[in-house]
Amino acid sequence: ESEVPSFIASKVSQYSCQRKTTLNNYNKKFTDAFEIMAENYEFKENEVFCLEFLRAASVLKFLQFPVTRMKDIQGLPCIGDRVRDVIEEIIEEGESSRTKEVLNDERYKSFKQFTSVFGVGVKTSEKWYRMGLRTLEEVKANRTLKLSKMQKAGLLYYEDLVSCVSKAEADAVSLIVKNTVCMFLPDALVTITGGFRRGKKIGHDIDFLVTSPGLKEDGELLHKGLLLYCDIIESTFVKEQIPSRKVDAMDHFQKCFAILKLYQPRVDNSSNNTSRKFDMAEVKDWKAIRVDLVITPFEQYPYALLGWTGSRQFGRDLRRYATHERKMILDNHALYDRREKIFLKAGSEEEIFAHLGLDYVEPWERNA
Ligand code: TTP
Ligand code: MN
Ligand code: MN
Ligand code: MN
Repeated sequence: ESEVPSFIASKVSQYSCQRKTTLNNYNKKFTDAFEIMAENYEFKENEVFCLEFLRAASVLKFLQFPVTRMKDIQGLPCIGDRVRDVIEEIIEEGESSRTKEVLNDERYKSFKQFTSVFGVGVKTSEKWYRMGLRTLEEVKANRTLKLSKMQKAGLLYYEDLVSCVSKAEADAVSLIVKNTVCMFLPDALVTITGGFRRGKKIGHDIDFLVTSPGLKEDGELLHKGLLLYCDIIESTFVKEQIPSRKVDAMDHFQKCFAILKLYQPRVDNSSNNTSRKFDMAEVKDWKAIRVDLVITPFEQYPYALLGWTGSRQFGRDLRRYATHERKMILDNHALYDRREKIFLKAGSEEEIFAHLGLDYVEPWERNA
């Protein structure tokens, strides 16, 4: 029998792109707490502390055993004092007082509600909070607020959008998107990316990447009707553009953050036939679903696929690894070698990992 390599904490890489992280999380108790801490720092625009907790969460998601003693985390990377304190309290008390404080914090609670609306980020939440607004009810009732088109759609379809997207819904939408895109672009390649490509069973949206061998820089694909709400962002990519080194830089693809109307067969729960006719008229037979559509030139497709598959933390670490370990710059369009001053072409994700000198990590192992 082959021997099982024993776990050596000090050998765990600080980069999640050098670890295999499946959805099987033995330390959810800890990582949930870290993610709440990180979110609170995000709301306070404290990126350093936010990333500290996200990196720690990602390390614990990788562990193949549940942490039960402080000894278990000894030697692991990315576990600073702030993180250690939270772990210690959870081990001893079963929960973290810091996390509880955050969950009860008025500002956190308001920001959590505000940012749950499509189109509302930290900046808008900050503005509303400063105006004295605390709940979504207050936001909806306020007549003086100037809401963007996106935010109006976010509020209009709020209930549907906060209820998560199932794998079955993702598959149904995938068929619709593929069929529709292929009417305009017969040789199109349409791929589900994001959480569903990593094997998640639920998501907050469905992410699609669209390309085709002959695709011109700007497909006019997105300008043809299909969507309930669509905010089209035109491509701003300039040929031979050096990748951006920002941690969470936006890419330059033509894309749209859309809301799709998914018709669903009605589930009839009533056994009473007399009330049925009435009910059928009332019941909504569709669900609003958040869809991200990204159009990419064919030669950038592997880079776009890698970037849009995520996880967000996996992507951050890939870029950080490229910069600090390889003197290269990676983004969703390209990989640039700063020493050689050349762009490294890739025909697949495997080739990008190889350019970076990394072992290939399968999409379902990128749940960092
Ligand atoms: P998300 O859809 O935000 O996240 P997710 O699919 O992992 O999880 P969820 O179920 O909550 O939807 O983003 C998917 C990936 O796309 C993520 O790793 C980051 C990347 N991304 C970009 O590269 N550029 C962008 O502009 C955006 C919005 C996301
Ligand atoms: Mn997604
Ligand atoms: Mn998300
Ligand atoms: Mn998305």
